Amino acid sequence: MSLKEKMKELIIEWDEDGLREICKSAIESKEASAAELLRIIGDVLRFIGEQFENEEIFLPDLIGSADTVKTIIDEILDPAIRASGEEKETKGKVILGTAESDVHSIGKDLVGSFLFSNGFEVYNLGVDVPASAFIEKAEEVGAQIIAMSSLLTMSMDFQRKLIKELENRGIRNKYKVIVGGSPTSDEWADEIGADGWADDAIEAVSLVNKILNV
Ligand code: B1M
Repeated sequence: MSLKEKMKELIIEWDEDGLREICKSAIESKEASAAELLRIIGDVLRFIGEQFENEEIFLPDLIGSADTVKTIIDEILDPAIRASGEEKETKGKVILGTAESDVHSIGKDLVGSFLFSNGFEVYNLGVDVPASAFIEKAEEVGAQIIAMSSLLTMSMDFQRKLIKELENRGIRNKYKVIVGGSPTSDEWADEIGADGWADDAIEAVSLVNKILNV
C-alpha cells in the first residue's frame, strides 16, 4: 500500500494516532516532506468532499475526517513547515483569514504555512473574519498583502466587501488584495477588483512573490 493510500485509510477512519505516527515517521525517514504530506491530505480531503457531495457519506463523517486532519496539521505538519522556513528573512507581511460567515480553515492554513515557509510574515486571523478585522490588522502591522479565503459561495461576497471597505476608507492603494478558495476564480477576482487569485497554496506563494516583485 502506498503512503497516500495508507493516509487515506487513516483519515477516513478518523485514526488520529495512526495518522500522527505515519506523518512523523515519513518526515523522520525523509520518505516525504511536511509539504508533500499536506498535499496528500488536500487530495484526500477533496476525495472525501466528493463522497459527501455524492451523498455516499454523511456530514458527521466529513467533520470527523476534517478534525483528524486539522489536529495533525496543527501538531506536526505546520510546525515542521515553519521550522524549515525559520532562517529566512521576511519578504513581506501578509494578513490571512477566511471570510466572514465561513469556518473552513484547512486550505487557508495551508496557504499560510506555504507563505510562511517561503519567507513571508503571516498574520493568520482564523475563520469567520469580518472585513474590518483584516483592515485593522493590516493597518496595525503595516502589511503589504491582504489574503482572503472563501470556501462557500455564500461567503464570497465578503471578499468584495473587503475591497469596497478599503475604497471607502481611502486606503485601497495601500494594500494588494488576493483571494482564493474553491468557488472563486480568476474571473471572480477581476470582477471584484482584487489584485490576484491563486488556485492553490503553491500558486499563492508564486502570486505573492510576483505581486511584491521578490
Ligand atoms: Co464544508 N463545504 N461546509 N465543511 N467542506 C464544502 C466547501 C462544500 C463544497 C461541500 C459540498 O457540499 N459540496 C460546500 C460548499 C458549497 C458552496 O457553497 N459552494 C460546503 C458546505 C455547504 C458546508 C456547510 C454549509 C455544511 C452544512 O453545515 N450543511 C458547512 C459550512 C459552515 C460554515 O462555514 N459556516 C460546512 C462545514 C464543513 C466542516 C466544518 C465539516 C469542514 C471544515 C473543517 C475545517 O476547515 N476546519 C468542511 C469541509 C472539510 C469541506 C470540504 C469537504 C473540504 C474542504 C477542504 O478542507 N478541502 C469541502 C468540499 C470540497 O472541497 N470538495 C466542503 C481541502 C483543502 C486543502 O482545499 O479548502 O479548497 P481548499 O483549499 C485549497 C484551495 O482552494 C486554495 O488553496 C488551498 C490549498 O491548496 N485556497 C486558496 C484556499 N484558500 C485560498 C486563499 C488564497 C489562495 C488559495 O489566497 C487568499
